[in-house]
Amino acid sequence: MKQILKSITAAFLLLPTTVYSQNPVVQTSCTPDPAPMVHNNTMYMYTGVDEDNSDWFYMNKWKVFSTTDMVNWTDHGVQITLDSFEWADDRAWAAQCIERNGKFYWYVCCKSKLSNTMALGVAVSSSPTGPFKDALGKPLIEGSWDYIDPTAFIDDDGQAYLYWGNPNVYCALLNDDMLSIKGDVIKLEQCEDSFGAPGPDKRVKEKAYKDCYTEGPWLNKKDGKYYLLYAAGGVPEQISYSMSDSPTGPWKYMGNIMPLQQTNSFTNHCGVADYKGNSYFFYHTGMLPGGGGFNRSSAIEQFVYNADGTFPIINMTEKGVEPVGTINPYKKNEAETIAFSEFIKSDQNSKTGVYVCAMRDSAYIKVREVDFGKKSPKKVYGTFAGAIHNAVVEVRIDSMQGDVIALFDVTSTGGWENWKESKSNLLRNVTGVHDLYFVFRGPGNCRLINFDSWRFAR
Ligand code: FUB
Repeated sequence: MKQILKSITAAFLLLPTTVYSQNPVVQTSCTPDPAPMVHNNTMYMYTGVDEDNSDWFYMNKWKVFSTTDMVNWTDHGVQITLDSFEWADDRAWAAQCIERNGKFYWYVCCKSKLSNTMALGVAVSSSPTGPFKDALGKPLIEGSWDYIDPTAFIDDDGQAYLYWGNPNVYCALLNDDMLSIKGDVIKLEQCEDSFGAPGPDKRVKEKAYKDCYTEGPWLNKKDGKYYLLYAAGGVPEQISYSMSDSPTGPWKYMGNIMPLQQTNSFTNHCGVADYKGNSYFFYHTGMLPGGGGFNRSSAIEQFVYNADGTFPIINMTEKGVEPVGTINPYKKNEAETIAFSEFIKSDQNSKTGVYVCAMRDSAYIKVREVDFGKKSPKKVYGTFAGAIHNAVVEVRIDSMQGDVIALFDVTSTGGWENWKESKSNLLRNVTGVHDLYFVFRGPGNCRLINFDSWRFAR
C-alpha cells in the first residue's frame, strides 16, 4: 500500500491543476437538444445523442438524465432509439417528454420510411426513466421535411398543445389521450411583429430583419403569460422568444434570450423549467473537449425573470449552476451520478443498466456536495469490473489534490462485465459536506476499469 501511495503522489506532481466547471452538465457522451421536465421533486433532462466525432447530425437514440441537486446528474441511459419506432429509419432529432395522469409522453421527431419525410412520433411509459415504447406504432404526424423539434405543453385547463417546425412553425391541439391531434394542424403566419421577420416564403432576400424563427420551439407558461422560445436568426443560431396571452397566439416578438456567442456550435436548442424555487435555462454548446457543431452537449444557466415577466439576457458560462441539494453517501450511489468527469464514458447493458468506464490513467469522476454527517464512515464499497491488472481507484475529497481517504486495488476481475464489490477502510476520518473524487490510475492511456456503484458505511 505504501508503494502505491508513493507512486500516486509522484504521478500527481506531474499533473497540471485542473479547473472545474459545471457546463456542459454531462461529459460522458454528447447530449444535444436538452428538454427539462420536473416530476416528483426531481429534475429530468431528455436529450438526443450526437455520435462521437460526427460530421453531420448522425443521431440514432435519445437519453434520460435526472438530478435532485442540479449539479450531480444521473445517467439513466438510452431509453429509446430509432429501432423503438418501426416506421423510422434516420434522424433521431430533438424531442421532449411531458407527464399526464401518471404517464410520460416522449414526443420525438425522426425520418419516416413510410412517407420519406420527417415525422413526429410519441413513446409512452409509466415511469419518467422508462421503459418507453412507441405508443402508436405509426407517426403521430408526418408529411414534411420541416416537421421537426416538437415541444409539448399542458395548460391549466388540461388542454395540451404541440408546436414544432423548421423554418415554418406549426401548432396543433392534442386530445386528452395525448396521442391524437384535435382539429387541424395550423401553420403560423410569421411576421416582424410576431417572430422578427415574415415567414421563409415571404422574406425579401436583401432585407435585413431584426430576427427570424428558425427551429426548436419551447412552449412555456409562467404567471399567466405564455412564452414561445426558439432557435432564431438562421445559422448560427441564437435563442429568441415571443410572448402571448394565449397558448395559440397571437405572438409578440420579444427579442433575444441567449444572443449569439462562442458556443462552438452553430445550432442552439433550449428548454426552461422551474425547480426548487429557481428558474433554469437549458441549451446546448460544442464546449466538451472534441465538441463542435455535430458534437453538442447540454448546459444550464440559472436566471430570474424580469419584474414584468420578460426574460433577461442569458449568457453561457463554464461555471453553470449552484447546487440545491446534497448526496447521501450511505445509500447505494450509482457511479453514473456525476457532477463532472474527464476521460469517462458511459455504457449500459440489460443486466447492469448504466455504468461508467474509465478510459485512461488519471480519468476521474467528481461528485459534489456529499454529506458525510457528524460521524465519519469507516469503510467504502465500490463495484468494479476490469480486464487489466494493476489498476487502482483513489477516493479523494475536495479536489484532485485533496486527501486520499480510501483506495481500491482493482486488479482484474476477469472481464469488463464481471462485477465484483471491493471494500476499502477509510484512511482518515471525514465528516461534513465534501466533494468526492474517484480517480482512476493504471498502466496507461487505455480503458482501465468499469465502475457501477459506491456506498460508504460507518
Ligand atoms: O439535433 C438535430 C437538430 O439540430 C435539432 O432537431 C435542431 O433543433 C438542432 O438542434
